[in-house]
Amino acid sequence: MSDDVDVPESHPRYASLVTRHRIEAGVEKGITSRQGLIAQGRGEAYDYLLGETTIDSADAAERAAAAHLLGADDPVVSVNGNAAALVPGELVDLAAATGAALEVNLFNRTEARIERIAAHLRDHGAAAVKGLTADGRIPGLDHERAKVDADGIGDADVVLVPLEDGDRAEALGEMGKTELVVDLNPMSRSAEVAAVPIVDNVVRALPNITAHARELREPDTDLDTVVAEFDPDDARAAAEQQIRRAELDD
Ligand code: PTJ
Repeated sequence: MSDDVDVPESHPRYASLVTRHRIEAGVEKGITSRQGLIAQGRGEAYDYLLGETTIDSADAAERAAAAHLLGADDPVVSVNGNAAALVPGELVDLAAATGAALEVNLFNRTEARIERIAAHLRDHGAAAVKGLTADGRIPGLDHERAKVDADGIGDADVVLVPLEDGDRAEALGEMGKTELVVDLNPMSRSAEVAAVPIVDNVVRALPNITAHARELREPDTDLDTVVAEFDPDDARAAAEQQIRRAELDD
């Protein structure tokens, strides 16, 4: 997917325009749902108020997420149509750095879109992509959204879900899985149910989780301490405070 946009890099909204372009291109390729465009718009509004930067509490959440993934027995990174369009290479890098599996799991599920996303991830270097078998179910959700791979999200102890819808986030939590959620809205249900709510744009969050994972892979790192020191309520409160304090000056 190309990042060719008709704006100079010096444009103050360059990063945001490139991100929009990737989502648009994702829709054109049949990877991202049209609802994904709306979700991106909602996320952008929060990002604008956050200052389009990784705030300290988000960085701490990204470090805790890396520690959870490294310490897990069966970690899985869930991939939807927005994440696949925005950060395909970064998803592959994160999986490689943490030993997590990649699984396509869609809110608006169609077999064709699952297959296109899996192919897109393979084009970006993924050796294996789960989500096509769909022989497991998330209890308490309606049929299509509940489909998972039994040996993927079905068996996972830790699941990273970028841009999740609240219902499914809640249902995964009820299955006893440790959920790591990337969501720019600190007040969303997904962020509220997550063990680690990462209030950051997925385009910044993913590479930063990978960078932390590479650092935490060093021998003698106490992953349990990194996990224990993180407080999800404090992280959400810090993000909400930052958003409420935002000055709208451009
Ligand atoms: O590809 P599918 O079918 O699985 O559908 C994916 C979407 C995202 C369309 C679906 O899960 C959905 O409708 O999600 P929601 O309920 O709109 O929630 C998306 C959340 O992600 C919202 O709280 C947004 O603020 C947030 N968000 C949007 N863009 C980003 C983001 N968070 C982080 N980074 C972003 N770039």
